[in-house]
Amino acid sequence: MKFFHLSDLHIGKQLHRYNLGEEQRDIFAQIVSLAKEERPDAVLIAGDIYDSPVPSADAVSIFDEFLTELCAIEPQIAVLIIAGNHDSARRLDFASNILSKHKVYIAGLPPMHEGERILKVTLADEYGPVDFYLLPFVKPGFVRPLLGDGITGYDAAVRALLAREEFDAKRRNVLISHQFYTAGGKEPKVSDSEVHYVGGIENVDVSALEPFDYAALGHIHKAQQIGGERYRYCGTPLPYSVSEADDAKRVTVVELGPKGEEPLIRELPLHPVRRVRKFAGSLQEILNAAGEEVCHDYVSITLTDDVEAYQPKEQLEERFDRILEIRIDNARTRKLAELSGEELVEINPYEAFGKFFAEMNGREMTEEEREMMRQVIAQEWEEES
Ligand SMILES: [Mn+2]
Repeated sequence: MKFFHLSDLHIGKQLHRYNLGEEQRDIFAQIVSLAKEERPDAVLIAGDIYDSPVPSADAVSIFDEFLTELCAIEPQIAVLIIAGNHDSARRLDFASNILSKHKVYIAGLPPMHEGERILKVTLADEYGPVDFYLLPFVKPGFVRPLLGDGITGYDAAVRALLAREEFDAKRRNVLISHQFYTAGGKEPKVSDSEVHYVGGIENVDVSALEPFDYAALGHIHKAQQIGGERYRYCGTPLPYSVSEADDAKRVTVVELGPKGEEPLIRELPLHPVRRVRKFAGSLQEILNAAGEEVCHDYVSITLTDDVEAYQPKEQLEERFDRILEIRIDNARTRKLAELSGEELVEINPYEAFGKFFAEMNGREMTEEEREMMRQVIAQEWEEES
């Protein structure tokens, strides 16, 4: 069983003020050609199809074209899609019953009522059936009507939903999921383009993934495994922030052999029309570096001249088509930041409350008190978002 693992397409996303429609159309065309060469049995899309719950007409067209091209490949490739935290679950679910007749399977909402189960799609190869479980983004609040008020965290919510399923341990099982997975407290490497909370409030430990031969994960924008080779984030198909300038974006290809064998994982490189690049140096150095191979890319520029240059923006704009930002980092700006105390210290609510508690009570919190605080903050946060 061979499948492509994709996630976090974020169709409709803007990079600073630039519309990425052209880049997105191009990258999907590359994925379609790779599918024609590789002939996977399925393409898995692990959430965040769109960047916004109300995608623009152009964004919807881009996804429509991508699906249409994928589905036109013969023999037909199954497409398995879940909603991420950026998607509107109900909008994504539109026409999903009809689409399933064309081997496009969409799970917008997780099970919310008695009698509902995680959407399961079974495909088969020479080694027998493979059960794919399509678990869309879960918030504890979504599943409380089904699972009860005792479900306070993301970890508990995901585990309780998985516990309702009956996995056949003799068959190969694959999960598609869009959550913030951590491995024994170890967090995945994140970028600036994800929306996530600090302090591990939304994390689900990878031990929940134990029943699966492969977990196709979405939500984190850098490709990486978490807690084992077979639990993977595939990352975004395009760089969506300056922090991803050096990330090689790729399609993750997974081949499942017989039950019990480790999956074979390969990564096929993608080549965006325009890269995201970072330059740091004096204005003259950067102008000298603005050759034909970089001047059409998206660039983040940090000027380090101690004597600030005359109209640097105008000079840079003459050489570069797409400037994302121009920063100045020299003795003067560093001094200014120091004086105004502008250095931002980010502190998560757990640490903040922990410090406050210790100051007021003259002692650290007990484990039990910590747990109570966790629950209160988790609930608050969920109601807010
Ligand atoms: Mn995302």
